[in-house]
Amino acid sequence: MKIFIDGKYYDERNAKISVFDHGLLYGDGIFEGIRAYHGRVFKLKEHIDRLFYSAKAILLEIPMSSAQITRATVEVCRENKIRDGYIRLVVTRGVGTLGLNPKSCKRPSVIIIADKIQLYPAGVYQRGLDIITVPTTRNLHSALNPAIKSLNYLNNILAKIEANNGGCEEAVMLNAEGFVAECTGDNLFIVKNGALLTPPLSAGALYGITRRTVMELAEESGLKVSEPNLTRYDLFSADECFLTGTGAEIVPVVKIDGRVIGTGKPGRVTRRLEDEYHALTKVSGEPIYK
Ligand code: PXG
Repeated sequence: MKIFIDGKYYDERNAKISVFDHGLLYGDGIFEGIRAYHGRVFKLKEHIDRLFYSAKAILLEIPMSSAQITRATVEVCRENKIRDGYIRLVVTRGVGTLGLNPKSCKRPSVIIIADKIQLYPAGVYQRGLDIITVPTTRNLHSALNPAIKSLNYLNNILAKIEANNGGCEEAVMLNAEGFVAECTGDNLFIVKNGALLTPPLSAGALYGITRRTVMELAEESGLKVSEPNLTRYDLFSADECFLTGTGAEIVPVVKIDGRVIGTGKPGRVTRRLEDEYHALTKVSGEPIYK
């Protein structure tokens, strides 16, 4: 595997960054997770745009233009002969002194890894997932805004550990007001009376690119889509529930906090959206091999 660090390629064993990088010392940096399907990078522009918005929010100047990062991402896929895979783009604050002041970091580092990912076992996509609400709430907008895809994922990791402790693979995270925000690395949707509902971004969800894509697919096929605040009660009384994310794709949910959702099997609307999503990944994206 060839890994891109600041314009050069390294093999896996030699792809290293400094222990003085503030990305490691303080989680000071940002990232994106992108998928390639059938020799194309899916939703590349959307991911690069989000990376630059995250950078702006944390006052991080990415030392490459968005056109350069776009070209480099495609090139890393080509160098690694990727047709279907997963790309991790990371920008760290860079090497600095001990002490959290980012002023000591002279130059941010850009890292691009192209590999594979499987977030859930295949059986989960057939049977559906059993998830639970966890005690750790989603970060406040006024503290660390959940819209920033930062390297500081402890909020989500704590929630993941709590889900695992409760015997589940994924956690429903509520915000400080008790409304549903999202899961640890996925957005959440429910289907109720033939309409699609998902928490608003203001509830503490990431501006998910898969979320947006699924909303567009649903609207195109005539489903009503809305973004109201959702409570746990709304989840329990839903007809269907599913999660969306680049890594996870579309994952049916069949049980939440011990309550069976709908029929206890992945729902019809969920299945249709899954099919439409996979159909879209076959025909759209930035070609890796020209
Ligand atoms: N919420 C959070 C907190 C995320 O981190 C999503 C929602 C879904 O967003 P996208 O744009 O991907 O539809 C994410 C994305 C991983 C992993 O390694 C996590 C994500 C993406 C890919 C892999 O667990 N997070």
